[in-house]
Amino acid sequence: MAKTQYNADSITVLEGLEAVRKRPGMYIGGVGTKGLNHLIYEIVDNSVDEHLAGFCDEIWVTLEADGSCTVRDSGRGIPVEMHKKGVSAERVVLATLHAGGKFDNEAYKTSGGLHGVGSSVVNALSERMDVKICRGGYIYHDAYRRGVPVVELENGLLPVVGKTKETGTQINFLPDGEIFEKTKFKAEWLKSRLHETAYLNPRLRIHYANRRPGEEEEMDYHEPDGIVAYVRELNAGKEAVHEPIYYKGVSERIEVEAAIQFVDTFEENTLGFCNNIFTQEGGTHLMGFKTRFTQLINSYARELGILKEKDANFTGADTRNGMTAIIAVKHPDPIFEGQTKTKLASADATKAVFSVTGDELTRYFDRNLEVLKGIIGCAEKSAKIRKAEEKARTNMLSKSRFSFDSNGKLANCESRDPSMCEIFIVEGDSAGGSAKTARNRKYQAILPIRGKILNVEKASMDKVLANAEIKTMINAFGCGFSEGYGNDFDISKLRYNKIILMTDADVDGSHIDTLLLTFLYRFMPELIYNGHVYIAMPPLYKVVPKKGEGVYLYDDKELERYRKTHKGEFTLQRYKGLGEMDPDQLWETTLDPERRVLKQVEIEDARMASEITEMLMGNDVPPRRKFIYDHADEAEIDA
Ligand code: 0RA
Repeated sequence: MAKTQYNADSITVLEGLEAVRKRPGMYIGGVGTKGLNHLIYEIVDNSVDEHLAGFCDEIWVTLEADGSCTVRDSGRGIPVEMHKKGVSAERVVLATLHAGGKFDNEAYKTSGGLHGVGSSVVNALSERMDVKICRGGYIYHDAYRRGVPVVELENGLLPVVGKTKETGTQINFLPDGEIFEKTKFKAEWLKSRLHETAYLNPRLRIHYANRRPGEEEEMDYHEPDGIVAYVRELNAGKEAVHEPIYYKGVSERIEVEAAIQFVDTFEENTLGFCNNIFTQEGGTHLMGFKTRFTQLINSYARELGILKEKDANFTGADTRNGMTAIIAVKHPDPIFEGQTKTKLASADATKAVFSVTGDELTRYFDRNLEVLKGIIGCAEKSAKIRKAEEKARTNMLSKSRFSFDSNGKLANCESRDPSMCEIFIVEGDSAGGSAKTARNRKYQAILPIRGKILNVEKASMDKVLANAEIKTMINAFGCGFSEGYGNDFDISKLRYNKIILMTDADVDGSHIDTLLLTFLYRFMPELIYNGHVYIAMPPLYKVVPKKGEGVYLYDDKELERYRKTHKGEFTLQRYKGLGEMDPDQLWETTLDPERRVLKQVEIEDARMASEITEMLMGNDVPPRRKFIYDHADEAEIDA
């Protein structure tokens, strides 16, 4: 009786998923590690939707030893019944575009699901996918290869492979190596994302396991205190000004939830979420929150006589100096815009957050005067520093306008076409000298820097701007910078398409890379987000066999491989630093676009990056070493 169905519907099914394979970037953002990890998030988001609909309280996410990923949930199970298209509904959910998890169901109205992209996209981009569904007393099975079903249906329905009292869905998938540059999921990003999901869904339990050889680990994420615990975690190790403030309310059919805690730093860390989606580019919800918060602080400061009649109001940034806040809204029908579709655009969210924040914070501050005074204290401190820095800034900018390269070290390139130009930031004067000789002066600029640049995580703004190396970099890049109180950054003015850090392959070199990346991340984060920042990978060894040509080897693994595959004698030279290479060698190995190896610096988003910067720049050296080491072999290769 069993018979594979090749009817009109299954043809449109295949056509739908072909579109995903042709333009994967349109559906998951890209085919790098970020896009790869998104595959997991897509499936997990569907399970979280089941949680939001009230049917699922546990999710298991496992990185399997074979490189695949398994996501299991205790939800209702993907429907398996006959769909009006004449096949099991499961096939419609997993093998057609735009049907994933949504089903025009009212129950799904406030659930997110990243940009509405679903499990079928993951299916299309997976070499294989295996599905088990527990529902209505039975266990059903289905399987796909690159989105194409490989299990024969029985009268259009999935085969039953067992009985069970439980309900839920289990999806195992292996990303397709034909689509992705690399197929190794980044465990750290996944863990951070799962932890975040747990904070935003306090009644959900997420079990994470890594079974990849050498990385074995298990972790449970359950955060009954929700976003209050999230704020505490973001502020861990810092001096808190008060206990977290929490409020919640509904306005305009939008649910608003917020947690706020000030700490003794000069940074603001306000994270927005809409329907569990992190809104990296901010949006209307944050606008409503910030506007109302600034109004409240100014009017309380006047009421309390802290601001006198002649005093100007605090600026918005003043009132958020030291603030860590999470603003999470649930919107029945959100609109997202922006470059990465992570900016909430729905105008009613501004009104809703404005109104709930006004009501709830007034109630809170009226009862907690000490907290209010502490927060106004932060604003006063900020206003003072702002005024001092405005002065320092004017001085610095007016001086630097006349000194493009304040210490005369930049060897600029001839071309003025930024899309062709590259700038190498080179450690040490001797390597810098070789690089200047070796380069293609048409489009390669060289900027040697001495020793270690200032640690910007620790230094104050005016010290940072007084540093010669940093000044030279800001001037050379040409796009200004943004920090705290001002934003002069304009990426359209960037003079070089590639900014390439070139340091020795040792601990000092890694430290300098880290310092430079911290500087770029703090002052010009868009350069990193837009993929302009690279790290050069000079070779570690050169081997010259008795007969035949010499070759450069870039790490110990390559050396091991060379030893295994080459019999006979050879001489081995180990490079301790860039300074040991002559200009020709430097060109061949590190500068020549045809032969060099670059890794592109990739940061998932600001939340992770802040943690990483703090960890790297903190005082405990061991974890920092570990980070640099862990990430050394996950480089994006551009050869
Ligand atoms: C469509 C409709 C329903 C549930 C789901 C999809 C669903 C999808 C996934 C993906 C992973 N886990 C999932 N769990 C459920 C509603 C089902 C119903 O009305 O019974």
